Amino acid sequence: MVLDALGKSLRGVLQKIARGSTIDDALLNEVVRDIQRALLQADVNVQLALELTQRVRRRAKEERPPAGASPRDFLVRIIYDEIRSILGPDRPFELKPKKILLTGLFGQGKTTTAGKLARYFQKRGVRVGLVAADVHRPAAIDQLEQIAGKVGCEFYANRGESRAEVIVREALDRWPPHFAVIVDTAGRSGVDSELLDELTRVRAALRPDETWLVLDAAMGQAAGRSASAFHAAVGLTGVILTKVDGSAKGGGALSAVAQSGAPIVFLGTGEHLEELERFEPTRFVSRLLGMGDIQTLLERFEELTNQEEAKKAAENLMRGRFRLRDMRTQLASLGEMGTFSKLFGALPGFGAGKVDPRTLDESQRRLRRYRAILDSMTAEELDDAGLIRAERIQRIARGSGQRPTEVRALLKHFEQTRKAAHGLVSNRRFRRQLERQIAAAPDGEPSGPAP
Ligand SMILES: Nc1nc2c(ncn2[C@@H]2O[C@H](COP(=O)(O)OP(=O)(O)O)[C@@H](O)[C@H]2O)c(=O)[nH]1
Ligand SMILES: [Mg+2]
Repeated sequence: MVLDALGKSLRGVLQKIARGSTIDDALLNEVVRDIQRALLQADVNVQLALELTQRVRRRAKEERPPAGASPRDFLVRIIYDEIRSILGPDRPFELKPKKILLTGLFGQGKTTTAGKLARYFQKRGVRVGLVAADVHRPAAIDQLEQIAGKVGCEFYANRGESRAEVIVREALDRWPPHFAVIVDTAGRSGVDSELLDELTRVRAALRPDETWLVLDAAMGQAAGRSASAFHAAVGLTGVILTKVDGSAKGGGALSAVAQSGAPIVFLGTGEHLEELERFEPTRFVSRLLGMGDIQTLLERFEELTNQEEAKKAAENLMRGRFRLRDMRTQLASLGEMGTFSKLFGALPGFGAGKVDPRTLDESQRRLRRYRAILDSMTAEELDDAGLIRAERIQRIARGSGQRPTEVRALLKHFEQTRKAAHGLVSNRRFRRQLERQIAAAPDGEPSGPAP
């Protein structure tokens, strides 16, 4: 895993939070200090680290956790949020034939990365042509040709031609439009006018969809300055940070580049052609903090803060009018309250071991399948489950990408819940309890029985 040391320290902080009896000033101070130390050791800019921890401290003191979340969980969420926020927004990456121009200084990993990208696309069914436009060094052309052979993609070079833009034009003429075209250009030791002139000509010939800067993470914070300089000169659509595997300064490089305004799109994590991964801030921070499925956790938080529908569902349950529509609402909020706490239980330091991760995984998957199925139902079906017979089951299965048996399982589950609810509601004690909960829920967040 990249940024091992930083991840370890941050996970240590989360464990400290889990172990602490209450979230008081002393613990908060310690947490803030630990995070600062961890960030600085990973070469994150001092100012950035200070601002981040100040925000953590302020939010932990001023903001209140949403109903259903403990102060402890909330503090973890704040830390996650703030670390996440210094890495820039998530951007969807479209995997389609594109023209990609790679630029960067000497030795940063451009040629290797061109090969890695080629493999990445080809593995996902997009044919790739690699263009050797590093006209200044014959060895660089041979290097790319070798890599193209390993990847099994198309390759174009013209060793007699010294104008990179001409080579690019020739390559484009050769390959059909469903090819992704990746152009490896020459490096320099600095951003100079010769480099920029060549880039300008190559760009005019290629008209790239993406202009990506390849940067060595070992530069640490200096990577940010380099990214800004290139961004200002040529307008980048992305940055690829390489050698993140071997660098203790990766945190500095990542955060500094993110601040430059050019998004990080991929990370190079080794010398091999497979060692390239998409950079998605949310996923990255989740992994760094050791939160397997934080995405689900975040969705829970969003749902906890918006629960009008859940309240309605609980009221319907009470009146004995439980519909698939209510089940859907429950699954989206209430039904996962159990999962919500289990999720935290599964995080390292949060009583891990109590929940078998396989059970957790399975129930997560089932919930996801159920949600997909419910989302494929029509409005009238959601109101009246009795309509759903053989043909509709087939249609819903197809629409949700699930097997018909899964649709039937859901319907059975629904029927059981409805019956159980009916029985429960005639129980006076339960009814009073449910009424109290609905009345007490601040945002309409009841905590009635999960299906
Ligand atoms: N450990 C590691 N080494 C890398 C990575 N990317 C490139 N390299 C190595 O960095 C060196 C320079 O790479 P190269 O692609 O020739 O750089 P270029 O001059 O920018 O084209 C080579 O030895 C590569 O094997 C990476 O992600 N991790
Ligand atoms: Mg090269």
